[in-house]
Amino acid sequence: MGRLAGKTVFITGASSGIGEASARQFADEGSNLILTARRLEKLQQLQSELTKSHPNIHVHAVQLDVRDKKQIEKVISELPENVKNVDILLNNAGMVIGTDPLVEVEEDVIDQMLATNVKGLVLLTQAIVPGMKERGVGHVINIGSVAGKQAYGGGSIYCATKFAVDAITKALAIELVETPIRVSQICPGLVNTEFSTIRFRGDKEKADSVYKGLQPLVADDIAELIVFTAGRPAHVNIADMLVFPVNQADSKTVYRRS
Ligand code: NDP
Ligand code: 8X3
Repeated sequence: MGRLAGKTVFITGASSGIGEASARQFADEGSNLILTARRLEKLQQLQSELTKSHPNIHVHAVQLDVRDKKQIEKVISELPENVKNVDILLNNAGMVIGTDPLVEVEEDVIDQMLATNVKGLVLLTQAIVPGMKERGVGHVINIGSVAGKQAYGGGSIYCATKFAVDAITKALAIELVETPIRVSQICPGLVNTEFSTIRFRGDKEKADSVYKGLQPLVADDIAELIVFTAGRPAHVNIADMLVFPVNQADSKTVYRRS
């Protein structure tokens, strides 16, 4: 049995991309799962599939908009007994809308990105870490981004949210340094998921052009690193991991074959 067997993992944004791939890979390790996102139907499909393929684990699927504090409190207080004690919180839910220059970004878009990527991550952490402290066990894994290390034009607010994730991750690690709770951040470059389709408001052609001429990362590549990070011995903490496709060097430097 590996180190993650029987551990309970709370995943935000488990309905697609990196969150969904992580759910599958944690299931392969024998971890119990709390799958959350706004699209309940997708979560229920995943729950049904994983329950069949992994009869040894508990899978709980519940609708959760991370922007809603009341909903978070309700979800946490109503967790079934068999997944009540969260060992690993994967703060993965996140999004970007548009590539507008800062002076043109709409207020609603600013609010949505800040509320999802920053406030949501903080609210989940506030809801779950106290229980981890009481039990003396836990791991918070935040999904940051290369956009949280280096800003780029057309990404001002998204970059600001991911710089915030970077700061929050570091501050939390300092605050928890006397505890057994680990705090980690994984910062991907280009990953081919629904992320770009949402950025371009459903325009699939524009979304696909982001990944043209290079082999991007896929959700499973990041899920592997998340599971690896969670699976280190209890005294080892991977604090920060920056990961690119081979033809990307930073936020702005990407080599594309024409
Ligand atoms: P996807 O769009 O495939 O997945 C995003 C997930 O977040 C979905 O499950 C979505 O579920 C969920 N989500 C969005 N808003 C909310 C909300 N308000 N409440 C709850 N869940 C929400 O993209 P990725 O898998 O790529 O993104 C996962 C993370 O990785 C994000 O934090 C993103 O910023 C980060 N990232 C992505 C990169 C990339 O190139 N793809 C690179 C670097 C970082 P639903 O819509 O059902 O609520
Ligand atoms: C996602 C990576 O470069 O699209 O965080 O901002 S990027």
